[in-house]
Amino acid sequence: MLNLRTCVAKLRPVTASQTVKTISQHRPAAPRTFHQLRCYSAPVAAEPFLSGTSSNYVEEMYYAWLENPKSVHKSWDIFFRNANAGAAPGTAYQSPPPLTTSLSTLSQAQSLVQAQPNVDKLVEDHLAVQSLIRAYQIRGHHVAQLDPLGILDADLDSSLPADIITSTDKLDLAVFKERLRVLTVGGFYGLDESDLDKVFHLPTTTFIGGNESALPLREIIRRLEMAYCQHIGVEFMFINDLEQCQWIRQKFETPGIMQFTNEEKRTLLARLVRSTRFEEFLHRKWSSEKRFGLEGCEVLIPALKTIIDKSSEKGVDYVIMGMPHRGRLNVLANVIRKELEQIFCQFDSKLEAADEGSGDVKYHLGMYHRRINRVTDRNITLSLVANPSHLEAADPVVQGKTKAEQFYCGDTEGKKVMSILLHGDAAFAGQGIVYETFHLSDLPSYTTHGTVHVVVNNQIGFTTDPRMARSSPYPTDVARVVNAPIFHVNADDPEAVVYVCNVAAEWRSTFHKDVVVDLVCYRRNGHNEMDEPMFTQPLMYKQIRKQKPVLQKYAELLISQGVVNQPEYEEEIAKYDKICEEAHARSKDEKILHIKHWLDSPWPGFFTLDGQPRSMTCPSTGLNEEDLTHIGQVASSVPVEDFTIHGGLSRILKTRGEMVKNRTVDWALAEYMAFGSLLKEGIHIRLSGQDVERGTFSHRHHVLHDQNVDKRICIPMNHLWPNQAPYTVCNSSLSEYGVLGFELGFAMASPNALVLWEAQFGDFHNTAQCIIDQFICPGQAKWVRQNGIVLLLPHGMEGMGPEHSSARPERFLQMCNDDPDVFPKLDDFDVRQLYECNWIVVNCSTPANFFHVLRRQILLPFRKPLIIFTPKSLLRHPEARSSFDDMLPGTHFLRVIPDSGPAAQNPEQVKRVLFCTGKVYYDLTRERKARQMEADVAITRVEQLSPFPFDLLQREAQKYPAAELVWCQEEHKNQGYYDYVKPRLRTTINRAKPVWYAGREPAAAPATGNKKTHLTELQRLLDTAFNLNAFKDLA
Ligand SMILES: Cc1ncc(C[n+]2csc(CCOP(=O)(O)OP(=O)(O)O)c2C)c(N)n1
Ligand SMILES: [Mg+2]
Repeated sequence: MLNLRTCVAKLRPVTASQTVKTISQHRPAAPRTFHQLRCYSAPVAAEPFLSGTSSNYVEEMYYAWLENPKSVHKSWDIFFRNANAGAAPGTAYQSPPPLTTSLSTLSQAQSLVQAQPNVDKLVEDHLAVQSLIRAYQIRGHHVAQLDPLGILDADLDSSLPADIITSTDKLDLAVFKERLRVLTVGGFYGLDESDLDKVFHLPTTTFIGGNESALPLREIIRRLEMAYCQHIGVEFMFINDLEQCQWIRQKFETPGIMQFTNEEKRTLLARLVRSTRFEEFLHRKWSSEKRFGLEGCEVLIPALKTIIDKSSEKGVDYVIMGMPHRGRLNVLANVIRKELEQIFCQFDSKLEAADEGSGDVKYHLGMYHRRINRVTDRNITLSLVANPSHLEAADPVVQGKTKAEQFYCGDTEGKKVMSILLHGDAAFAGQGIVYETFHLSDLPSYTTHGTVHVVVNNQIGFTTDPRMARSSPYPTDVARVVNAPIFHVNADDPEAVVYVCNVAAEWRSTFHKDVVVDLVCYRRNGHNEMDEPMFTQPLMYKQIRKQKPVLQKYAELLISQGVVNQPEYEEEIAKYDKICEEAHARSKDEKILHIKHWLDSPWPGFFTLDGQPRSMTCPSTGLNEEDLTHIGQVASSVPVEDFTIHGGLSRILKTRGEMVKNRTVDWALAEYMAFGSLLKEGIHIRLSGQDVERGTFSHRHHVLHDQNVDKRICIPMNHLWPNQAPYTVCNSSLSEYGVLGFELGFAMASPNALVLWEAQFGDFHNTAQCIIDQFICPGQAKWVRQNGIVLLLPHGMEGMGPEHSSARPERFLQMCNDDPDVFPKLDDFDVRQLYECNWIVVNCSTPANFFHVLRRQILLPFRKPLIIFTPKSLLRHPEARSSFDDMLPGTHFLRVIPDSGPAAQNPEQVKRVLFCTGKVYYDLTRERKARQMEADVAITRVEQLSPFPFDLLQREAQKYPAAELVWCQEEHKNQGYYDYVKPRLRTTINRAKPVWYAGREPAAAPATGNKKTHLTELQRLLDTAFNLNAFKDLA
């Protein structure tokens, strides 16, 4: 390669201005005309026949020559030999030797070489043909006939590329002839009409020759048009990998490559019958129900089945899919093979729910099904991930789940487990999460080794015309950023669709990279079946009314080819209709809806057979001293030989070592202890987020970097125990929506993993709000699926300004499902209350409690999302340390930490109880001490905010009968915890007393940007907290 570059550099003698000007720079507005733009300048360079653009051609020649000097013309052979031997500029070229008999066959075909003794002309004409071939490869898809309706251009551009010759239906014969004349006779390529019958050598970058290495120009054009301008538009020339480009060229250019046996055609027809008749059946039975039918894109079913068949043939045995509303029922029925009666009964309004799910089964619930793939006779598991209405939100979730399934079955290359994502055209172009998900596709800890994306491109989004919905030519352009090939295909040509899907699946199994199939189709009805599309798309829908359904078209074709006959076709239809009718009859017996039958990720063995937790207890989350010490020692060492770490880090590890000797932990060590101990118990841990490996605040250092060897790293956590579970810690891309979705999906796959996502600062979680609102908060309620994901959200008013202070606790608390006005009737708050909540929200004030809550997350017999507001300054606060004593066997997570000082000794004397959470506790104790009010004011820490520890706080309140109750927080009054805590505290005391507030005033921004103001505000709130008269006048 180096050689090539040097050689080509040597061979590149002219300046840009001397190159052929490309027609695109002079592209006229439609209607397109063709100009003569060929304008080689006088040769000024050493090799007179070379120009800037010809160097591409020379590169090709050079490559071919390197591989086999005989594969290029003798003149090139001599030229490259001379150039490589260092011939002086201008001397490398020699006239070709006389033609030998080996070219005799070509000479009969009026060889250009023979016909043109003029070498300049020979090179120019070959360059022209080479450019023409490249033009088809790059821009052929703009000409391809992709729109089944024939009215819109799939690329939103009605003009045709000026540098390719086409005889598409759009052009009548006269236009075609004119176009040909303009492009040839003294036209763009400098070829003339007589050249059409001359034979040209084909470059190695095309496969149109099949077994032939030279073809007449006329045939070259015909074959290029067949490959690139029919019903398939291949977009791939942006891919910067020669092998991959060659692979694609070979798949689409090789003559006759798109062949189907009669058997394959019949299978395709049968699949189209199912797809089409399923929608028709639903329409007949429930004509006034919305179903977001697939009409206009019925090929989706054969398309998906083809991808699955081919992937199964290549060794895949688990396919995880994500999709939006369009055609979902059809996919459930005909791809995943959910029993039809289970689908039909969803239309029965009298169906009673047997379980807690509030999910709308038809369009949102997931599915998991294992069956035999009939084509390959291999077992295959198909899972469709439950999705919210939010379009594309399930994309990263599917990827995360896929990654997890691959991880747990040791499929490090994605050979067994894969994902397929379906998209709508408007959503694919419009939703940023698509881009975020693509950017995970090639990252080591996030790759699923290639996803097949299928776009149902019905050229409309609800009522919006694509010309108003995107600025890119195609809805799929976003995929170009990851070099994914994009196969646009006219969905009314089922064979083209199936061909493309086969190629897509093969691409995935060959290169393990993403690929996009863009099914250019139409939507026969409105957005749903009740919508009137003519309001907004009158012309399109006039055309749609006239459009023959694809099944009918294909059936007619196969009948005309004699592949099937009319009675056979009708029998196929009748057979499927009967299946539907019978299932419909059975569906009437279904009286109860079991949402748990619609789970996308069963956790075998974790629950009892009827889906209940195996117990309602949680063991002590404490750990024995030996393990604490061992983990602490590994955490403060470099467990591999000859590994040089940074001097600053050595000091950090030394300090850790000293803490371990003193039997204490800080935040980072507590986390280490929790992770390390769970790994010993076989629990896989995955910590992901921006800069988590070191930790945003440089406190964690889970990955050590050798200071002398690039990329040499050590993860001490993976050196803890002989048969420990693996620890994954991974810096993510700079995305919240995508990465949180991904981790949620990862956590979905198994209950025996602790999956944590850490925000860089807590406030950044809001760009992942959709994942929080649609999945994490209500996931179990909607879809009966538990999830134990942990969110670590750095939070705290540290005077760092409005942008980095608040993880917005108020938002999470507002979404908790515990009733503020009802004191729960529970015997056991420790576990039972957790079981009934939608998620757990905590703000720990000690490392030990952080340790316990992480361990509890796994030792609980069920899974709930856990939101932890994590500290910043407390990471290094000398008082924010815990003793091993608080972490030993028998200890556990403290939902509330009561005061243990003088106030607690004489509770009757206490005048005020300050309830607080998190870091403000340290400000309060310091202030209390300074004011010598330890006997007057008790400080109670609420560590678990939700579910609210009603029981413990009731006890606390009762302990101090004479005290005023004050909620104190450092956040502004309309933020933080106050609105959540106040009514609940009132409930705990049966509203016997007021609950006062000491904290910052309401504000629009989460914090001030001014350090001095910050400190003044802090002092003011502390003053209120300890001014025993502060609320006298308000009482
Ligand atoms: C994030 C989000 N925004 C808006 C909507 C409302 N919505 C539902 S379907 C739809 C149009 C989708 O168009 P397209 O992606 O092309 O899919 P199609 O319905 O055409 O299959 C819109 C805007 C939504 N569901 N999700
Ligand atoms: Mg659409």
